[in-house]
Amino acid sequence: MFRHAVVRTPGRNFSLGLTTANLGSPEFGLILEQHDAYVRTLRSLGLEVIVLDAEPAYPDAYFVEDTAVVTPNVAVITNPGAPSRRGEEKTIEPVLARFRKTARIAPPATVEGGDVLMAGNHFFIGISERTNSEGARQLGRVLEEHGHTWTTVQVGDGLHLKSSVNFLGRDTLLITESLAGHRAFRNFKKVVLDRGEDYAANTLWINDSLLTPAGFPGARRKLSALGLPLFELNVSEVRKMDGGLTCLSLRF
Ligand code: CIR
Repeated sequence: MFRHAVVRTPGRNFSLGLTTANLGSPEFGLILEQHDAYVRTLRSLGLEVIVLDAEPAYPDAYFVEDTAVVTPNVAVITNPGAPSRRGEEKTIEPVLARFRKTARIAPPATVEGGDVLMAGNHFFIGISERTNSEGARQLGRVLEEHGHTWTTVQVGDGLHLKSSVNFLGRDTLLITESLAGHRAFRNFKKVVLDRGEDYAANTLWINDSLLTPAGFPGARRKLSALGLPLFELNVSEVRKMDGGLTCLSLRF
């Protein structure tokens, strides 16, 4: 059960953030509306949402998910792999310290939270351009010390591991076709996305409700069949900046 979420309002300069998306230039007014709808949805699910102010020095800082890995037992403050994002974690640490004992990832290790998938007590750590093997080792050590298990997965397509796979509760994952056969996920039931709908893999499971990006009819059909409350949110402007629904919050 998640009780809290931390989010950060996108800053006026958010379009200066990193992106490979090629989906056109994002609009500030629209991302604020989309962010607001996201916060309202989280609140409607019973979460207390802490909304932090924009950080002008860090245009990607509203992707708070990347700055920490929060478990029921510990909050691990990351060292983001993208040089332009290093330092975003500094203002997150005191917020999380109110709720959890904290630990840190130390250079040369890098970890971004988008690469870390919590599936019950087990954590999948993606090795990507943002999260290196030393980062996975440091994070894994802290997770073990706090009673969790972990394994690594090489990230092929997409920015982060959670661009391609997310947990839907119990023993089920939502996963892209290209990752579905991976050994790491063999013990899970899988909802496999249709080709062309990979972006919908970034669906957020919260307190047995699902938040999914609007515009993916195949994903909507497959998720509806699970019988959980399903909220479709328009995140077009977030997508233009290579982000998605999970990236916009830390949940715990
Ligand atoms: C970046 O490239 O770092 C940001 N523009 C997007 C980060 C998305 N975060 C996530 O998937 N957890």
